[in-house]
Amino acid sequence: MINNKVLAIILGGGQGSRLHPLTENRSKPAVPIAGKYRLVDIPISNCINADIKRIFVLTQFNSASLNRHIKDTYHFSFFSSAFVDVLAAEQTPANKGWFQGTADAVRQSMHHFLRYDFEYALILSGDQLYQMDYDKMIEAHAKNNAEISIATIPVNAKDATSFGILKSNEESLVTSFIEKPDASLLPDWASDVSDEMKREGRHYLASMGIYIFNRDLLVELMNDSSTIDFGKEIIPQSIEKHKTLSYQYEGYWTDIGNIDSFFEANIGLTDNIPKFDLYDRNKRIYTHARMLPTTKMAGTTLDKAVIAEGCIISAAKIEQSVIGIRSRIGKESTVIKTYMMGSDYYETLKEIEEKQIRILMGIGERCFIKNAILDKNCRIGDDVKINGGDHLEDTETETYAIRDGIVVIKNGATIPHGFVI
Ligand code: ADQ
Ligand code: ADP
Repeated sequence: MINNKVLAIILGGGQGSRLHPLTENRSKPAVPIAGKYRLVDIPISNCINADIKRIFVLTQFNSASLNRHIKDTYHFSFFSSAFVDVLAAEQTPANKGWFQGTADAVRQSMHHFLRYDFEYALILSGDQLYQMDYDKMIEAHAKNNAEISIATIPVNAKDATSFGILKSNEESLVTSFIEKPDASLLPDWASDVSDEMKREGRHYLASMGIYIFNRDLLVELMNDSSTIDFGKEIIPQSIEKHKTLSYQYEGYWTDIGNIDSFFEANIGLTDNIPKFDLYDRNKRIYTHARMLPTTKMAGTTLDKAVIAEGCIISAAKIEQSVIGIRSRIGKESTVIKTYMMGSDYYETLKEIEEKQIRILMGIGERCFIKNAILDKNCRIGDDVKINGGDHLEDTETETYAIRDGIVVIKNGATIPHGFVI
């Protein structure tokens, strides 16, 4: 079984704060998505579905929620060699503490990886939504005797400038690569793609940031400490020296590295036929099994709503929204195009009384919430109006931020009764 020879390394996020403020108090892999999962569940589930069960998650800082989530979720049999381990950037005499870039993150953690017996390192991004069968990519890598493989996907000109773009020959070997090319350079980078891709205007082969490296080559490349990133240095410098295969993928794949794409990916789950299929038994997405009660609703009109377990909802209307675990929404409230992440726990009546809690966790009564992300455990008072949209300028306060017209209420924030955004 070839997948026994694979070690998976998930790049959990750099210093870049494109998902801020969702990453204010937690590391990126721990950001909640789709009502009950966390970002890291996507690449981990893809690995498990491909029978790759030795997985490291590299993260810039250790967060309690990430460690708890991994510990509570990924239990393997006592007799199995499977594991999911979080490696946070460590301060040692030899380095200053932060991972400088993706290659540097792998370099600094090499000593952990080398304790394991593996032939192939599968390097994955932590902020993408897709269900890919890594099996086929690994098989293609081995069959072609490649030293490096890069998963690639055809993209249009608008997207091409934010990815690594490559060209390959008739044997699918990569012949040239450019990281995030300027739009003016694109005409030279078009590839001969399938008719279907042509019809969609997807002429450029983009790197998905998913790589396979042969173990010995990875060790050799990591010895050169001048390289910081895979996209900027390792890949462009390697393609001439090492046999690099382009493994083309044409399924659904989206990068969710910023607030806008994160929001759209979540809201996309409310489509009649979502591009990301959470209902496929063979491509299951795993997460913490919480044993929550069922959701209870009264008097609510629902249209395109995705609602997780354990919610208590009395809203008037919920439309095109994802409502996360343990959410509470009060009477006569309207929620439109919103991703509410839910809560980590329920407040008991005793707690509410003892602590004299005036604004409960969740959304109060008579609220109107549109184009928003409500992070976990936030408290929205009664008669609050949040009307996100392009008319709003980017801004940030103690309790919320506005990014691309999307209002993001911060983790645990309290929005007073009657507040208007
Ligand atoms: P980007 O996504 O821009 O391009 P990068 O910011 O390096 O590349 O992130 C890749 C992944 O690594 C992300 O999941 C990110 O969170 C994580 N990451 C970044 N820095 C890290 C660090 N210091 N420690 C741990 N994890 C870190 C890359 C490639 C492009 C390719 C796109 C596809 O460089 O060629 O097209 O991915 O999305
Ligand atoms: P998830 O349900 O998102 O997987 P957990 O079950 O790990 O997350 O989340 C529960 C978290 O909430 C735990 O860290 C728990 O300690 C915390 N928690 C539970 N009750 C309270 C409370 N009354 N006040 C604050 N934190 C609480």
